[in-house]
Amino acid sequence: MPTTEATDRVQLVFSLFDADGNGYIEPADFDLMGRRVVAAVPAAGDAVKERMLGAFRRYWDTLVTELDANGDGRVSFEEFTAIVLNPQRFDATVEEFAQALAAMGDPDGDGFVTRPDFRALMEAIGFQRSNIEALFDAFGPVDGDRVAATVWAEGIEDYYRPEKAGIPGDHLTADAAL
Ligand SMILES: [Ca+2]
Ligand SMILES: [Ca+2]
Repeated sequence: MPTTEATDRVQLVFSLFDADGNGYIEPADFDLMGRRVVAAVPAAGDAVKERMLGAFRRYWDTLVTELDANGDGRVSFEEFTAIVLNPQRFDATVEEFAQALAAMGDPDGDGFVTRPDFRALMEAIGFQRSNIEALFDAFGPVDGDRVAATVWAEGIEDYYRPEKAGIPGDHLTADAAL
C-alpha cells in the first residue's frame, strides 16, 4: 500500500493534469501542459525543450500502454495511481521526465537551478506559489539561491515513490492557506 503522503502527491498531479476537471486525463491535457512548461523558461535550448516534450509524450504513452488500452484514450484517477505509484511500471518513465524537467531548469548548463526558473516551471505545471517556495527551501539552496539540478531530479523521482513520506515533495501537498 502506498503511504497517504504518496497518494496525496499523485492526486495533486492528477488534478493538475486534469485541467478541465472532468475526472479523466487525456492526450490534450498532456499537450497543453507540455507547451506551458516549455514556454516557462525561454532561455532553455531547443534540444532541452524537445527532450521535455518527448518526456511528456512518454509519460502519456506509458499510461496508455500499461493500461492495456481499451481504446477510450483517457485515464481515470484509479488507473493513473495504479501506474505511477508502481515503480516497476513507471520508474524508467519518471526518471527521464525528472531529468528533462531538471534540464529545463538549468538553461545555462552549470548544474544548478535558480529560484526564478524553478518557480516558473512549477507554476507552469500548476503548483501553488507558497508550496513551490517551501519545496525549493527544503532542497537546501546553496550560494546564489540555487539548487543542484541532480537534487531536484532525485526529488521528482522520490515524489512518485509509493513508500516515501516526509520528503521535500510533500511540501507541494501542504495546505496552501498557510
Ligand atoms: Ca480532463
Ligand atoms: Ca543553471
